[in-house]
Amino acid sequence: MNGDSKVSIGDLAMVAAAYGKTDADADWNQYKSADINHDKKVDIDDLAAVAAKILK
Ligand SMILES: [Ca+2]
Repeated sequence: MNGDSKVSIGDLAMVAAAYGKTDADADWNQYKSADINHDKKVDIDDLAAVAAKILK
């Protein structure tokens, strides 16, 4: 996530910015922290996971 230990709207923005990236992308290293469920791609599941944490 973005460094602070809390899940924030900034984290949601980070995942949104990385949306669609996979480990096949050359710049995956800078986006992989947005892969919340570690399935090597950033998709709706990751967005939903972050959104769920924000709403807690
Ligand atoms: Ca993922």
